[in-house]
Amino acid sequence: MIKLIYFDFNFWRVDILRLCLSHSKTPYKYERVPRKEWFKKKSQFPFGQLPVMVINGKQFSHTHTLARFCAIKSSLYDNNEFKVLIIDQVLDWANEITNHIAPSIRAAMREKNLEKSRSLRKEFIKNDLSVWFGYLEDLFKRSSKKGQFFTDKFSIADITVWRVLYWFCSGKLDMISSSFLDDLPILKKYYKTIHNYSPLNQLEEFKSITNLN
Ligand SMILES: N[C@@H](CCC(=O)N[C@@H](CS)C(=O)NCC(=O)O)C(=O)O
Repeated sequence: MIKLIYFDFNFWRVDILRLCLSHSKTPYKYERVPRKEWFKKKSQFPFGQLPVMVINGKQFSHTHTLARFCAIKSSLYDNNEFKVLIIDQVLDWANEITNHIAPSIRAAMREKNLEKSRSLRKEFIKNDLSVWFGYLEDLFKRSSKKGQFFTDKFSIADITVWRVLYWFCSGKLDMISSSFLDDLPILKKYYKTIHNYSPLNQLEEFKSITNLN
């Protein structure tokens, strides 16, 4: 049995794994580590970070590695090496944009320095927000023939982009409103398509992430 370990809040890094396994009805356990216990537990994990996946008592780390494993298990990767190149770029894009916004989140959450956080967020919005979502839209235009999915077959790439866009459009990120997507109409339409895609939005995990249950 696969066990996924993450913190006691929803985040794309673990949610894409859960959605993937659930899509193929692969059973898994989900352990949530309370944020306040983290510094006691951090050293128990191979890279001192979450998510972690445990199989047969062995721990594995890093989102892209775990996503690839769960997607292969769930037939949400691809056998075509060029399609795999597209899927991998999407996973790396998700890591990149997360790394770009992370300092502004860290300043608020860990350092409790709201002024620093706002200034870093302004920098992110000025330098990265449209640029990095623009890169993603361009990749979609280059990759998707029919304009429905990134590789024209529903995959972990679509789950990942939906989850990251859901985060950025949630209104929970200070100073970022979902209207930033208005400048990227193709990506906006794609996001709506995936949000309404019933093999995804009927999953219990999707409902819990979007507070539908
Ligand atoms: N390289 C890791 C990065 C994971 C990561 O940054 N995890 C964060 C939470 S989203 C974490 O564990 N932070 C706690 C810490 O670094 O002490 C991956 O790809 O999964």
